Amino acid sequence: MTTVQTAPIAGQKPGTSGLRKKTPVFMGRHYLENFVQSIFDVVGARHADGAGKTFVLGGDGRYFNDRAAQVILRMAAANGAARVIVGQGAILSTPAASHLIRLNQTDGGIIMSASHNPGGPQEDFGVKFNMPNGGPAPEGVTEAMFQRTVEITEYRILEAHDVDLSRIGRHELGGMIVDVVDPVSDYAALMESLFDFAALRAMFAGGFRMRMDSMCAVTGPYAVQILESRLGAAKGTVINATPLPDFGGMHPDPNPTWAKALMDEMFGPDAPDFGAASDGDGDRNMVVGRGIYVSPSDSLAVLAANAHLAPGYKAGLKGVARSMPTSAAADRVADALGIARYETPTGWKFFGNLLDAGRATICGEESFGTGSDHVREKDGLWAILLWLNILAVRKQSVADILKDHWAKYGRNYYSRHDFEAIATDRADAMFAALRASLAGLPGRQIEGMTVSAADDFAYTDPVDGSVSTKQGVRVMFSDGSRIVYRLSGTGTEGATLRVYLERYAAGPDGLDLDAQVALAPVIRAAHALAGITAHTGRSEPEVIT
Ligand code: G16
Repeated sequence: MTTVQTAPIAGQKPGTSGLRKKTPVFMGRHYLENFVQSIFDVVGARHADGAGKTFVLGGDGRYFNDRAAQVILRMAAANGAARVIVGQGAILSTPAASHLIRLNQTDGGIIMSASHNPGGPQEDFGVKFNMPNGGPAPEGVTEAMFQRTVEITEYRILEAHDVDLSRIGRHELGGMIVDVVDPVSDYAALMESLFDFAALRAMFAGGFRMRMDSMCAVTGPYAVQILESRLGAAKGTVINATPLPDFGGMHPDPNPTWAKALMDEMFGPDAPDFGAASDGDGDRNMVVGRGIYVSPSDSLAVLAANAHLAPGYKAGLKGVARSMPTSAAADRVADALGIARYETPTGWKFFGNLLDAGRATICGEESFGTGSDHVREKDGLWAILLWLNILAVRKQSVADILKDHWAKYGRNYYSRHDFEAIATDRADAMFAALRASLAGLPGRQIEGMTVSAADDFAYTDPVDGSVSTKQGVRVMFSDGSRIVYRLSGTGTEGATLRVYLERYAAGPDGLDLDAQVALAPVIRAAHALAGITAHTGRSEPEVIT
């Protein structure tokens, strides 16, 4: 065991979901080690009685995943951990890691991922810690880790050969047990416990066609095992199914911009019945019907309204939670069901307390994340399987299910516009001006709408009372429209401005417009109120979802 002298490295502050940086930064001298030591310093590798703790370790397989895993294992051993459960090849999807943490009642886990960000020698890498409940560390814990990074003077590491992570079974590393497990089997069993696999098998046997784009990222082996092997979807249903260190050059972010090939197929002449994609680490999902895109906010609402059709949710939902920028479509479902609803800041970690306390069963975000209390992360394949289960029971197309939904609840037209890699000082200046203008906005007329309220979202956790401020600037209009401005907390280059746009149509008319057309006045108002072009030099977003 070696104790290595080190010094603080600036900028190791975890963002929305862990520490994400360019890979060369993470590969820099002491960078990974400083952060991992800070994790162990905060959470402890031993219990109070001195017994070593057990952790889960895995990642999305991106470039540096394998090397980082060996470093983390040697540091876990040197810090006194008793056992680490590792996915074979150091691979685990984020929801599968969350499940393993819970299933084995471990003391938490380290997940190596930069999620939907591209991977490769010049792209992104990330590390985050998940708590014993399987969920991302809350802000109080990540802040403590950050504080350790600014005062760190040494880290502990074992000098040892690599553990052969390709071989499933028990290994030993300096007295610590390393259990290498199949990344897929426990997760697949969990899915089988929640959904009616017999009904899904019958649907596929009856000719139902699906396309699943795993984007050369971690869900490939999971999707092939579950969809093709267990459910009988045609061989080749899953494309880009082999995880690659650079995701085959793809940007593994399942949205209409980056999963364009899937969109083209689903809107093409021989489109299958159902299309889906997932991201780098398998927690996000995009769902597309034949000729119709399902916005994540609508997906959450449809899943909440129909979840009882799947065996795992037949008792109904306790509550539904959504992040603040997510549309209010799910709120309408919760109100109709007479169950609780919650509005949290962006970041899956904010759902953890609600799920643990049994207040919410299903959660979701506009950023292509949906999940339930089966794990403490959002879960791409879970959402896709719940959609399939609903389709199998209702025997309708995705388009018809959406139309029925809007007819019943009205439609929350929704879109997000992203302006990427803006100079940080310009983005900060825009927000300073915007915040300063908030008090004067109520009553203002713009684009035929009247501002009814404007604020900077703050959240008080109803379970532990913790308060999170400055979580996004909201401008609400008297007709139910809304604009939200936020800076992304997951980017690694400059600032990414996210503008979230929403407008409600009660129906029965005007429910089938193109979202960008329906939102045009809200988009114009968003530009005018924040002076986006004047501040950032951009008039058009890079990504529209
Ligand atoms: C993470 C968080 C999500 C969040 C998303 C986008 O997802 O877990 O809760 O909605 O980032 O965050 P931001 O708008 O700050 O970029 P993932 O899939 O990247 O882990």
